[in-house]
Amino acid sequence: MAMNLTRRNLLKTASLAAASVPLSKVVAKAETGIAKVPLIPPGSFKKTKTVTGGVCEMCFWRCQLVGKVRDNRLIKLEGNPKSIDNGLNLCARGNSGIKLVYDPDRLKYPMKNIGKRGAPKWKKISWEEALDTCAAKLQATIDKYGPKGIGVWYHGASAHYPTAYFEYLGVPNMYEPAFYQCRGQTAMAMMQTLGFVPNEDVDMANSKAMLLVGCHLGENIHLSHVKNFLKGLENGSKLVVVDPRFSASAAKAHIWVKIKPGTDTAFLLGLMNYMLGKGCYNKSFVDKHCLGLNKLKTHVAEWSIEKTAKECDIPGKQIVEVAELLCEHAPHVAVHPGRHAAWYGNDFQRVRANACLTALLGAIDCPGGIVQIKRMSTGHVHWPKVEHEEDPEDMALAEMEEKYPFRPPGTPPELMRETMVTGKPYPIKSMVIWGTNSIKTMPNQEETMKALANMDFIMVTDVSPTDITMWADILLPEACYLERYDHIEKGTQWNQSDKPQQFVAARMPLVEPMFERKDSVWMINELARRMGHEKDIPVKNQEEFVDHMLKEADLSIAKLRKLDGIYIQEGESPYLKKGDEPEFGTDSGKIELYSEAMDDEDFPPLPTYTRTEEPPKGYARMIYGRSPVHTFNRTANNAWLSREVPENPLWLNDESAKKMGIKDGDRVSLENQAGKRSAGSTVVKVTPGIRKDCVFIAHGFGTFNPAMTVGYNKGIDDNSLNTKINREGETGISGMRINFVRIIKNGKTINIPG
Ligand SMILES: Nc1nc2c(c(=O)[nH]1)N[C@H]1C(S)=C(S)[C@@H](COP(=O)(O)OP(=O)(O)OC[C@H]3O[C@@H](n4cnc5c(=O)[nH]c(N)nc54)[C@H](O)[C@@H]3O)O[C@H]1N2
Ligand SMILES: Nc1nc2c(c(=O)[nH]1)N[C@H]1C(S)=C(S)[C@@H](COP(=O)(O)OP(=O)(O)OC[C@H]3O[C@@H](n4cnc5c(=O)[nH]c(N)nc54)[C@H](O)[C@@H]3O)O[C@H]1N2
Ligand code: SF4
Ligand SMILES: [Mo]
Repeated sequence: MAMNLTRRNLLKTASLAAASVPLSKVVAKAETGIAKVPLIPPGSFKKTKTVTGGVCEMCFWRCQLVGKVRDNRLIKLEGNPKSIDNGLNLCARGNSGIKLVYDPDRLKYPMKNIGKRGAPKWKKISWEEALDTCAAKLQATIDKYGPKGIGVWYHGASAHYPTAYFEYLGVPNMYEPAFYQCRGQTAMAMMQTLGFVPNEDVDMANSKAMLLVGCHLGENIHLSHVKNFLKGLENGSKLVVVDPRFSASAAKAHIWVKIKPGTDTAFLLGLMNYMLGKGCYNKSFVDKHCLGLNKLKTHVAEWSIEKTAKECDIPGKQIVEVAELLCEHAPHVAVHPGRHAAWYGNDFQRVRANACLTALLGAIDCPGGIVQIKRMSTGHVHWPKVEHEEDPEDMALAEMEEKYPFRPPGTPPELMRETMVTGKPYPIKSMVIWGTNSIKTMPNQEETMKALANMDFIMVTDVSPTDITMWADILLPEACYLERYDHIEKGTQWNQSDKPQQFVAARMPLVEPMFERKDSVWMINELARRMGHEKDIPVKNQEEFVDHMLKEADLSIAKLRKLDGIYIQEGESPYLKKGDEPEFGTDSGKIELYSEAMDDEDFPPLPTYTRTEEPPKGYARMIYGRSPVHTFNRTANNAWLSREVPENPLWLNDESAKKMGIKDGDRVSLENQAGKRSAGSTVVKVTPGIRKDCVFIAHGFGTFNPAMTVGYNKGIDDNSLNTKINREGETGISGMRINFVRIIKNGKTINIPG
């Protein structure tokens, strides 16, 4: 397959197979003149040097890479040959990092907004002026309102040091989308049930069966994880994919469960009822390690095959088929815990059901199951601990947070946003936004804009002029991940050879930053100096920051440099050894099928299904997911990636399309249940591969900042249509898949037949 790939095809098919194709093979083709698009600047690799120590951040998976550098310019990225994680491979986005480094639209200088928030006019200013302004404004907020007058929205590796500084200042309002729009429920519900957070530590490669609920691996590309999945398929593992859409994973499935959106918890309860009724679950595991089996049995009894089939709108025999397949292969079943779970606002219970099913199969710490892996221990950089006076008023937001007892770390974003708008329980008047595009990633855009309009001051640090930057008063340009030292990456590999191995890598620059871009330690230290905290600065620069973390593992940047950026040592297999018992970090030390803690907090102690709202007549549910060659909106301006996938086609059921008079390739826009219209338009993909009650678009398109000249106004911004949210009681996380759309073609609104 690799032999016939041009780079164009590589990017296009960057879903499943291409994820494992080293670009070096493709380059060989390009050099023989078959590829039309030149991959590298004219010339040869003769005068290039290879710089090691890169760690990718085109997404958050952190593949290890090397750069080919000629005349101080990066001309190609490749997987680090030493990597035991991604190996020689990078995905389409990883390969295209070069186009981020040299994107002419990238932020180059500190800038001041002399126009309006949301409709900025930029004036280039010096770092002196930028930092003086930020320090004075943030200090003014602290003087007037205390540190609680500041809010921080952050994401990504470079935000670690800044958030540590704002914690030191006593800022209590911190929100990270990685929890609140992503995997918060997955982490918290798994913790509550199993006592550990499996993240994506699922041994698919050695499984005999796999179950993906949602989870669209192959479009969702985290490289070594996709390789792990592909290896499972190669080894003959039987795949079940539960998705209303014929996703890239569904295309590889033995059983595709074309489920009605929002009914997955019912499906999981139905599976458990069947397994418990037939007695085909893993009895010895459950007897030894689980609490509440009888209660679970009684609780799921109502989920007969007939009732489940009706609720989920799937054939009953498929439920039996899936249950028997899973039982047949237990415990070697990879029940994927999922990552993105902020779906409907009833998701905590779904993840609990997923964890209970995993437990019934005994698919934990064994080949094919979810596994508790040990990573090497490394250090943290802290600012000194400061005791802040506890004004009872300061605790008011914290008390509101208590309403969500199973919330992930940080402040629920909607609570913070409401506080920003109302000033209650206390005013939040300055915002620090670091590496997160909240306009695109926090649901209910209007509310976000309203909250931002109410601020005295907004400081944004980013690398590109993404939409959020339009709301900055002061905009700071950061050196990107290929131009700076940064956080470390570590992992364990037990799939690729008989001997498990552990590794530690640290992000090191491959080239110098251009223009006036700076790294986060420099920026924060300069800010801290101006705010009178010079004596407490914990590290002088980014190198010291990294060295400090590495020290605990007896490593340093100098040592890593000699090791081509990656230290590898013998690791431990995550599988239980004969005679060993698994450990669960719950209060009881057992897997809690029935959770006392949830009962104490007045939430259902057994996984419970709550129906989600149905689409109104004429509308279909808008579901969303990933484009394999883009990461959210952050790659929208990447010239290579946008040339391959410039917009996000709308998946529409073929029979519905026929009734609507819509053809494949027609250009349409969308209107949601509240009458909100998408600013942009896109093409329709007419397909039998999606149910009639929903339409699908990939997230991250429809950039509205004209400074992103490549991505501007391409496709539809899913988030602009997420005006309704369902805040989950357990966690405070917002469910977003409760928005419904109909289609606008040539200015005419067309109902979608259900
Ligand atoms: N290429 C690429 N890869 C990425 C990212 C990226 O930006 N680009 N981002 C990464 C990040 S941070 C995350 S969190 C992950 C997210 O990726 P996942 O964790 O896989 O996200 P999900 O929302 O579980 O999966 C989306 C799928 O759910 C289906 N779906 C929609 N509604 C329902 C439903 O009610 N039930 C079921 N069973 N399925 C439903 C959609 O059709 C779609 O196929 O991707 C990661 N990988
Ligand atoms: N509607 C909708 N909303 C969603 C999702 C969805 O599918 N649909 N997915 C959710 C999920 S799973 C997640 S994880 C979140 C992600 O939420 P975000 O983290 O907000 O998403 P990104 O697009 O990655 O935004 C990152 C921002 O950081 C900038 N950036 C990139 N590199 C750097 C850097 O080195 N330094 C700095 N300072 N900035 C940098 C980018 O240019 C961009 O502006 O979104 C969530 N929100
Ligand atoms: S999966 Fe792709 S984008 Fe993500 S870190 Fe790896 S190479 Fe980079
Ligand atoms: Mo995510």
